[in-house]
Amino acid sequence: MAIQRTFSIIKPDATKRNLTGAIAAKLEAAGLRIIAQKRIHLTKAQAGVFYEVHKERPFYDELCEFMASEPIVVQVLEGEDAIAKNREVMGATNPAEAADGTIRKEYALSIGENSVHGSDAEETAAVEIAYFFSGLELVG
Ligand code: DAT
Ligand code: MG
Repeated sequence: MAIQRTFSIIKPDATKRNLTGAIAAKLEAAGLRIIAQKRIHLTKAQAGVFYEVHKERPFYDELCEFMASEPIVVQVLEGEDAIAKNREVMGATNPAEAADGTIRKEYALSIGENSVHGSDAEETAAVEIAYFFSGLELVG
């Protein structure tokens, strides 16, 4: 597997509980390099565009509200097989189903307030990175 880039978010429930560093440390320990990172506060509309793929789901409005409720930290992660590696260290969407040692098992509060986002494929990673970062901000 080649070196990949993926997009990551440390979500409002985690920034609020001062877990930015703890989560970044878990990502780095998994072999992912943080090649871009910034703290931002999304509007609900901006969150809505990011999660547009879920717009027909019953939790969409609640999800957008949550993502705009507090600051988030957006990151670009780089490494061998980075997309799958990040999904592995994140754990399952529902923390009740997340494996021991994963970020969501350790920190997530619920299926909605689940501490982190990670891209699910190369195409979505490219779109998500471009939504938040310019090329000059990616320092590999
Ligand atoms: P993931 O974040 O693991 O990629 P997803 O893409 O299926 O999961 O969903 C995006 C986010 O939407 C997820 O992180 C939290 C929220 N979500 C998903 N399923 C939900 C549900 N059944 N109830 C409430 N929020 C949900
Ligand atoms: Mg997803």
